[in-house]
Amino acid sequence: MTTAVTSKEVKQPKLQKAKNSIENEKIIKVDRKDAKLALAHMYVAFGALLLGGLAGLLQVFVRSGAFQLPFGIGYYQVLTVHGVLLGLILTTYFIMGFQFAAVSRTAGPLSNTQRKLGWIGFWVMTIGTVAAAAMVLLNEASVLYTFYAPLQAHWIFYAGLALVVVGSWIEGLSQILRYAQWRKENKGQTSPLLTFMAVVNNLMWFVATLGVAIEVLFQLLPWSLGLVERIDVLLSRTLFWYFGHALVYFWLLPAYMVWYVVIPKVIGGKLFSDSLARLSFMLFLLFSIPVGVHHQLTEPGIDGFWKFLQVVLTFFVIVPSLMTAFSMFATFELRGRELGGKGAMGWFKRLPWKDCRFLVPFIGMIAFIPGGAGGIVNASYQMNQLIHNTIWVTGHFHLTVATAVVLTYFGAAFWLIPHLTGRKLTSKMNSMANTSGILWAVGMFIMSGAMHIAGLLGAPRRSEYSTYGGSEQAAEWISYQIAQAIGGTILFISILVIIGVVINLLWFAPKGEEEFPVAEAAPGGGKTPAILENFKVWGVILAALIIIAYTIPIFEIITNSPVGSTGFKLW
Ligand code: HAS
Repeated sequence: MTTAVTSKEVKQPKLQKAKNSIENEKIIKVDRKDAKLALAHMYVAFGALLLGGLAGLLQVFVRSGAFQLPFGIGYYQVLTVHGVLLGLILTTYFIMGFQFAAVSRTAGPLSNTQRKLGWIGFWVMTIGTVAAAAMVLLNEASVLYTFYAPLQAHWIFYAGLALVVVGSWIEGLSQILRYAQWRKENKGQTSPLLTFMAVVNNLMWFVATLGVAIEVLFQLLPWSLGLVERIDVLLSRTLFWYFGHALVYFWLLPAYMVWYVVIPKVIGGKLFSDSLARLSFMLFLLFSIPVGVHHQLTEPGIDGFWKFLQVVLTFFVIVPSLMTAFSMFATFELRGRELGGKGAMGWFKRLPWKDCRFLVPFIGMIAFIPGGAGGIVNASYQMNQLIHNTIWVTGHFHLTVATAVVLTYFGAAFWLIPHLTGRKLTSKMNSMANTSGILWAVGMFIMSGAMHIAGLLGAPRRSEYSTYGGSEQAAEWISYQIAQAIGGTILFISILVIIGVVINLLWFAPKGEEEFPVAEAAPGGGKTPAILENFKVWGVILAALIIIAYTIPIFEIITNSPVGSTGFKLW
């Protein structure tokens, strides 16, 4: 499997090659001990990809009506494996591993205490993952990745997920401590952008996970242990979505770290604007959390005013994504023109299309255009009535998290893993990686496109075929469900190719040095205003927004709840 490094290696446009050799840059490496910690996360993340992807394949087959699960395996059991492994485990492990590497690369090696915290967090998360996975495999926790009550799981499943969250807090703390140390050692200076971004993502995660921690500790655990007879379903869903929408930005922000900081370097350009990148992250910190009710627009029990307010705030959280789109377009155009691209689109051809570190995340960016537009439809109050609980929503999140985000993760893994293992991404692996990205794009276009259309025709999400198969409506949806199975199969082939590349990069690729690309800010970008790093100011605004958006709705849910069903008693 090992290939020698040849002159055909990862091709770059001629000018970029020349530029690199002129600068004759020394590759700055992630500290060896920190690399081990980051790599440990990659093993779990890609293991989850393989198993979760297999569960996804089974699912699209079952939904096509042409296949039945063997050995008494349940549809919801497979759906839970798929959602938990890909939505919660692959993402959390990749994010934490990537952030450790990014912090170590840009702020410097972790101290022994910080690294120890990182390992403690990793093992706490892993014990939690094994506990939760065991319960799902035993069919004791077929409650999907959102674990909505009144579906009830074994208490070990909830305790396992709680450990995953606690472990991620410990890891986040370790990264924040490294950032604090950097600031102490470099008083008055602007911190390294990637480290700053990792800190913002961790802070958002801390605040968001409080919701799900309260739900698990005070509602789901006592209920699954039989300590309380009933819990308030609406309260549990509200606490879940307080966390749940920020969860999607916890997935997205590491992809944005790659788009803002890594991709410009990969194409040989500069970071468009340090200030714009920091501002967009701060806006995510503010607006990711007070918007969860847009997942509950059809639910009774929350007054229309609060739904409307959170819809308005949702439109605010679209702004940093539009800023990101603008920044990326500008970066690409500037670099393309620098390389001699002429006319309206000449610059476009100059981008390094054969370099998987660019192409694979770029496919993700393209998918995010319809994915984001779909999100705007979802958030548009009245239009939500049409698509809610249909498979349109599944189509939406397969474009956002399952394409824009994960293709960016994979594109990053293709240089990060060899960087950490001290190996090279060969031209053969580069072509395989590009093939996986193209297969993913084709498979997802078919699968997600069919999901969007079937959703508009009313096809439900999360419903077992046997509950609607044979009905008049199902006949209308069936061709789209077959298309989903075809798209899903192509996606699974893509996953196998990705796993092949990852195995090569972990153990078989030739020894060598692979760069961890970090772009410098463009000259003339101006000094970054210190206010962008003043977490006290932004923290106060964040607290105010959360209090405004959530206090009265939660107060009303608790006070209107039938006695004894909330797990909380106010009076
Ligand atoms: Fe969403 C449901 C609204 C973004 C994930 N979403 C979900 C669920 C998931 C999910 C998992 O308002 C299902 C949850 C469940 O199980 O029930 N979503 C939005 C909105 C956005 C959005 C307004 N979602 C995401 C992201 C996700 C994600 C990101 C994962 C990572 N979503 C909703 C709503 C629901 C929902 C409702 C509930 C539906 C229901 O009723 O159940 C926005 O953040 C989107 C903003 C994005 C853009 C796109 C910007 C484009 C960019 C690419 C630029 C391209 C370039 C390429 C530069 C405005 C940045 C250059 C090209 C060249 C040619 C050079």
